[in-house]
Formats: sequence, C-alpha cells, structure tokens
Amino acid sequence: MTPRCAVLKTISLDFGFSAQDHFSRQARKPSNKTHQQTNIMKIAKTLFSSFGLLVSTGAAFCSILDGPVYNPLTGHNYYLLDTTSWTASESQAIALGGHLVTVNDAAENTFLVSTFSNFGGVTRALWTGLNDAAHEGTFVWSSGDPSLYRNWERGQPDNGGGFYPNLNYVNIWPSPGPRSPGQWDDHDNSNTFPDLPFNIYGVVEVVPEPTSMGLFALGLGIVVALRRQKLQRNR
Ligand SMILES: [Ca+2]
Ligand SMILES: [Ca+2]
Repeated sequence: MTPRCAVLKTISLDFGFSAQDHFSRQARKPSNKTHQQTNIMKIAKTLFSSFGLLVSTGAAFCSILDGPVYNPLTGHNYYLLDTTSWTASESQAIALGGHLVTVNDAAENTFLVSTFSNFGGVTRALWTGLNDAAHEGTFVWSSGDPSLYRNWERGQPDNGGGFYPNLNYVNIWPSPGPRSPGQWDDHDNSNTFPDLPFNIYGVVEVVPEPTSMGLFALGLGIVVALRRQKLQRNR
C-alpha cells in the first residue's frame, strides 16, 4: 500500500510555508522592491498557491491501494482506490487530477484487469467512469472522452432487468470469474453485490499535464532569480 496522499500533503504544507516565508520576508522590505519585482512575486505567489491548493485538495480524500502505475501503451498513470461507491470514487479521482478510468480499447481493458482485478491476491471488480446517471440508456465517460469502445457482458447493460432499482454505473468483472472475466456490467452506486463475495474498487486514470509542470518549474525559476538579485544587492 502506498500512502501517496499523505506524502503529497506533507509536500504541500512544507512548500506552502517556505513560499509564504519568502514572500513575508520580501514584504518587510518594501523600499527595495521595484514595480517589476512586485509583479513577478505576485505571479510566483499565485503559482505556488495554486499548486498547493491542488495538492491539498487531493490529500483530503484519497485512499489509494496501488499507484501510480504507468501504462506505456497510453502514456497515462493509474491508481487503484480502496472500495467505495462510484460517486465517492469519482470524487477521489478528481482530487487526484483525473477521473475514473476511460477504457478506450481492448488493450487498455486487458491492462486494467491484469494489473488490478487481483491486486494483493484479492478478487476485485473495477469501477470505470462509464455511466448513464444523467440520461437512462445513454452511457458516457466521466472524463468527457467520447470513446465508443464497449465490452459488455452478454445481456448487459440491463438497468437491473426489473429486479433491481436503476443501475447506472459500470464495473469490469475480475479475472478469473465467476462472471465473464474482463467484461462489463451496470451496477448501482454501491460497492458490493448481493450474491458475489467481492467488492468494487475504483481505478483512476490521470493524463500527465506537462504544462502544469512547466508552470511549476517557472515558479521555481522566479524564486531562484529573486534570491540571486537579493544576494547581489547585499554584496
Ligand atoms: Ca483510457
Ligand atoms: Ca441505467
């Protein structure tokens, strides 16, 4: 188990305080600041605050069993969440900077089943982002991806078939069975089954955002430049 959320929270707090200290020190010396430096610091402070806020949001909700797992076929990172409802899992996925997984093709489906459906020797059905909560019968991905790839089990989706209330959230059956390994079923918002001895676990897919890291690097560069200017003034 990787307590990544706790690690991220620590980084956020340390980073937030160090950035705050820096700007507080600068604020105590208004006579040394030019308008340009003030503007640069405002930009840097906004960048740091945004970064810290994002990380803190992720730290508040995450319960991760595995990840990030990098899939070279998609270039994306994946997390296995602890078992909970679809809506709670999707909230955690958003906090991590992604969504419940969008299964774009058979190769990604195989990756998910082989990587997570028996993680730790525990049989696990897997939440995907596919749902028809907004419009019955119209399945969409929570990520907004328009992918039309589907891998329904025979007879699914059946929306409960009249035996259960509306079933709006799609899970992947684990491999090995007892249901059709790797195929999909619609389920209600709960993480359990009335007749099967395993639970459903969310899988998060996160698309790396190089532009965010670029902004972060820019922020670091600004702080380094400010400190160099300060050292030169003090010589
Ligand atoms: Ca995908
Ligand atoms: Ca439905």
